[in-house]
Amino acid sequence: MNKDMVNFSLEGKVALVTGGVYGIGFAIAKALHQAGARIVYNCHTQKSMETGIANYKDAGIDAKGYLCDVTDEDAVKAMVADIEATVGTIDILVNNAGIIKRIPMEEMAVEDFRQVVDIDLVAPFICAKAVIPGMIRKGHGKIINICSMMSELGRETVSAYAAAKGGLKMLTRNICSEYGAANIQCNGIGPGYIATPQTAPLREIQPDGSLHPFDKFIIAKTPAGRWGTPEDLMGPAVFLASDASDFVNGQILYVDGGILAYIGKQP
Ligand code: NAP
Ligand code: GCO
Repeated sequence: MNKDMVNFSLEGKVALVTGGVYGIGFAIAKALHQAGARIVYNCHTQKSMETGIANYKDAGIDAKGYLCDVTDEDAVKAMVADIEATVGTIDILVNNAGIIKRIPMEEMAVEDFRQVVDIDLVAPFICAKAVIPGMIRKGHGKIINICSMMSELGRETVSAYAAAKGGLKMLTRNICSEYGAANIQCNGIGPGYIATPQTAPLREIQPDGSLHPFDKFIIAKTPAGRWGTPEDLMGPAVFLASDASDFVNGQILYVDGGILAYIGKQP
């Protein structure tokens, strides 16, 4: 491919999307498939695996799924080894799997804090560590960490999540620093408020039929005047997974409808 031709194609590439069975991860997996990548995904409950199998079948995508808890290093290493043996070396890793616990800090048990950090920060380290050797052997690799607005901002009740996502921003920059010379680009996507199961509690219709106060707050705070959808993340993910972003490294691409730039509509 001429270097003066922009290349968004992922033909011949193998992409692992953690937690890629619904929500943001599934949308990103669809996008990478549309660009030509072979999709592999994981989740950690049988129920979600069944959801994932149905979703990929409905989308006409021949993807391979693994039941694997991303916090379990031995399980992740075994999953990556099986992928490399049966599908191919992983060219693209999307560290998407994540949870949130919304609990006021003074009420949050340390175990809850640790679980969020384990899944949202330690697990991306585990998964990146597992795929980097193969990427080095191949001479290239793309790691995309799904960060958050909470990589930049805090809010009440999300201390563990903000700490983890802030750490994930710096892990992104450190993988860039440590492996850029191996032609591995590690960037983050920072979604704004996206309508998925994770944010469903913030959008529940009130008993009187009105919007949830937080729903109204986000709409007022977002220049786009709406919540994002998982589909809004598809193009940015293809860009960061493709050769078109080979000189982009250590960056967090915020896909937030402008919320981080905006003071918010006057009430
Ligand atoms: P979601 O709908 O709750 O999906 C989370 C996914 O992560 C599920 O597939 C879940 O699998 C998987 N997962 C959770 N713990 C896991 C573990 N220990 N091992 C393997 N898989 C695990 O979340 P989402 O809204 O799509 O968010 C996806 C990512 O985007 C998360 O990192 C989230 O923090 C981030 N994000 C979301 C928003 C938003 O507004 N929605 C905004 C910014 C960033 P199971 O079903 O098996 O548990
Ligand atoms: C919350 C939300 C946010 C979003 C996202 C914003 O409770 O504030 O869940 O954390 O999930 O991370 O970028």
